[in-house]
Amino acid sequence: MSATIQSIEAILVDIPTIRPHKLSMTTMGVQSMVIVRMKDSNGLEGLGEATTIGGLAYGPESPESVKLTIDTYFKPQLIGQPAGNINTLRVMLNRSTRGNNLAKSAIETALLDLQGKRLNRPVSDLLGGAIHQHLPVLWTLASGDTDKDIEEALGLIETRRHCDFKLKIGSRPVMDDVRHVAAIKEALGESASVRVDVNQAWDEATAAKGMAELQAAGIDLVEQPTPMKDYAALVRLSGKFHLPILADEAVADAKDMYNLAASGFAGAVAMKIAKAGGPARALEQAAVAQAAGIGFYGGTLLEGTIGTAAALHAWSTLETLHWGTEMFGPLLMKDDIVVKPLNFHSNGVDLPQGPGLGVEIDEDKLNQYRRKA
Ligand code: MUC
Ligand code: MG
Repeated sequence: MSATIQSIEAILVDIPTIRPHKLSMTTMGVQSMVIVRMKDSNGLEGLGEATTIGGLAYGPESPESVKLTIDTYFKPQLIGQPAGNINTLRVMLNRSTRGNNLAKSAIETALLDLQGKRLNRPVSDLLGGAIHQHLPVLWTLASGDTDKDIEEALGLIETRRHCDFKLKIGSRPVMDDVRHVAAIKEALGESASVRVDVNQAWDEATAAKGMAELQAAGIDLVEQPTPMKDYAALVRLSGKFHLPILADEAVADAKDMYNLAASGFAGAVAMKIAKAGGPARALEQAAVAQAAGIGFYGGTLLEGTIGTAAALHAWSTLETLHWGTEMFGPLLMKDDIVVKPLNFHSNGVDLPQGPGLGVEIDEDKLNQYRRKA
C-alpha cells in the first residue's frame, strides 16, 4: 500500500546573520525560517522550508503566518492522504487556499523530499534530471557602508567564493546610491559582475535617472527598480536602456511571467521557489520565460540550507541560467541546522547528493535555534 502522510510539524527557527543585511525596506539581523517536518506511514521524513525577509517587510506572508497556515489549514487536509501524488495534493491546496505561496512552497518541498527518499532518487531526478552539478552563486553586498562592502568583496574574490556581486540600494537618494555603486564597481574592476537590487524603491523618473547613471558606471543588471505592480513602468524602462532589468517582486509565478512578457517586457526574471509556490511551480514559470525569450536567474528569499537545496535541485534542471544564481542564503547566517552544510567553492555551489534534497537535520542545532514559546 502506498504511504500516507502521518504527521506535519512546522517549526520556527531564528538564526542571527553574520552582519546586518541592509535592504531598501528593512535591515536584517536575524533570519527566521519555518522548517517543515513531514512524516509518512513508512517512517520516512520529508523536509521543507519557507523563509522571507524582515517579517512582513518584504511580502504579505511572514514566518509566523506561514506556520499558522500550515498548522491550521494545510495539516488537517494533508494528514491521511497518499503522500506520493504531489500533483493531486497541490490541486487540493490550491482549491482550498488562495495565495500563501511561501507556505505552499514549504509543503511541496517536503513532499518532493519524501518522494525522493521513498524512490531513492534526488529531487532533481523527480524534476526531470540535473543538467548541472555545480551552480554559480553571487554574493550580496549590503553592509550599508561602501568601504566595508569593497573589503568584503575583495576577500570573496581572493578565495574564489564569489566573483559576481549584487548591491542592495534604494534607501538613500539616488545619486548617493550611484556613487556607492560606482565606487564598488571601480574597486572590483572588469572581471567582477556588479548588479543592483532596488527592491521597488524608485518611481519611474528616478529609475530612468538611476539607470542612465548605472549604465554609464558599467553595472550589468538592475533588479526591480520600480513598484511590483507597475508593469507599464518596467516595460517602458526595459525599452529605454541597454542595461537589462531583472524582474523580481513583479513576477511570482507562471501567470505573472506571461502577463509581464505579453506587456512587452524584455529582460530577465528572478525565479524563487517561495514566490512560485514550490520548486516544480518555479519551473513552470521558467518554461513561460523561456518561451518569451526572458533570461533566467535563480533567486532566493535568503533561505537556509533546506530551502536553498530545494531551489538548487530545480535550477539544476535548466539548461541555461543566463544570470546565474544567488543561492547564498546559508552563508549569510552565523550557523546552520543541518548535519552537512552545502559545499560553496569555485564561485558556486555543488548540487547536494543523495536521495531527496540530500540534506539532514542536526537535531541539537535545531533545538538550539528553534523559537521557544
Ligand atoms: C531580493 O529581493 O532579491 C535576495 C538576495 C538578497 O540579498 O536579498 C534577496 C531578496
Ligand atoms: Mg530582489
